[in-house]
Amino acid sequence: MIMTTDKAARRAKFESVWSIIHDELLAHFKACGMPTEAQEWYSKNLQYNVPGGKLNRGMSVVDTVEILKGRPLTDEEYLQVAVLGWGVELLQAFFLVTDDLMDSSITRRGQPCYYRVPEIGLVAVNDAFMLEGAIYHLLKLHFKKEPYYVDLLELFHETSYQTEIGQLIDLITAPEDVVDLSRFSLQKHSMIVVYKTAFYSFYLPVALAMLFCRIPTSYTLPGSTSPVAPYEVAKAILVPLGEYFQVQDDFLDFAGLPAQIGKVGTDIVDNKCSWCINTALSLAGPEQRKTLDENYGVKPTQEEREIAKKMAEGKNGEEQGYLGEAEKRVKAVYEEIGLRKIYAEYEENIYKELMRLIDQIDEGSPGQESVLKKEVFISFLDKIHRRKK
Ligand code: GPP
Ligand code: MG
Ligand code: MG
Ligand code: MG
Repeated sequence: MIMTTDKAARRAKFESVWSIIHDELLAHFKACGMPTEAQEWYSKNLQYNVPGGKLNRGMSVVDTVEILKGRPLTDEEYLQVAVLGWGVELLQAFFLVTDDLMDSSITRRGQPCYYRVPEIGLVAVNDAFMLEGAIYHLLKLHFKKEPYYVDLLELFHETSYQTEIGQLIDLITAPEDVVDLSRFSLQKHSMIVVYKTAFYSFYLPVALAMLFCRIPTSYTLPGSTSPVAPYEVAKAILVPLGEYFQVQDDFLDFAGLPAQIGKVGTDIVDNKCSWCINTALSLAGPEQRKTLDENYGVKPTQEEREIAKKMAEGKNGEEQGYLGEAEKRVKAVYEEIGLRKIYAEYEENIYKELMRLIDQIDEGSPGQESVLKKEVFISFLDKIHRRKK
């Protein structure tokens, strides 16, 4: 039950709040007496990095509040909820700008990664901090008087910390100079992706919506004696959902077309502990294992790198993107092993498993307010199932 049914209209409405937020941030910046040049820089930082994505995370806050309340939002409510949604998008922008530096990525959302814009370079690090700072400025502006203000702050802080922990284990499991595939496992992969992706992409938007709807940390449904801890129930579903999402991200890094996913995959070259390599390792024969050992994490030659960058900027959107020889050999093993088919089976199985988990939620009596609803999770699952970008 999504109140404003037309997807494009919902997106346009959510985007219209971005211009309000952008102007609020700039107005504050101006009021601090910042020079015109800095105002223009900050505006470019915001516009380049925040609004151009799929907006799934941000819009999910709005969708979830609508589902929990079971009615359309008033204009005043919509603005507040959309600020929370854009808070998640700002957090995501902060992560992506720095993740692209750490992963030496080339493109993002169909444009050069922000740090690769000639006049930006390492200023991208400070610009990323400012994207994060903007979240707390906006929360203060729109929520300071609310009784759950501190809960919002804690949730953003805690989720950021979890994501940074995840990014740490992602990075140190993928050292640039030592490629040792025996260090990888699907178990390690699961821990990395839960921390680096699931908490901020899935739990955060729903928990924000639940706080906005004043859902308490514990309640007992009429006719029952056992209390429900709704934030824990939500986490128990959203964490595996987020894990599924990152498996998709890993698979698309290998199989997605840059024109579709808006970025060029870097996991093989970057020696990442991805779902693809872990699955390939579990099925590889001795020859295939040798090929993986010799070619995974091998940096392209300088010449290959130059061609890759030129091609990423060209208009050859239909193509897979230019691959170095080592990367090509790894991808050939993935194809031999039948990774595409294994992934399709994984998607169908995890879908069924998540639906089974969702079905166990007790929604209380029809129309009962301030309790969890299955639809919150189904709408998330439907948004990502079989995604191609
Ligand atoms: C996705 O990893 C995880 C993040 C973007 C979180 C980064 C966290 C920081 C604290 C910076 P990824 O590298 O697979 O994403 P993508 O494929 O989009 O580059
Ligand atoms: Mg990355
Ligand atoms: Mg990364
Ligand atoms: Mg990725």
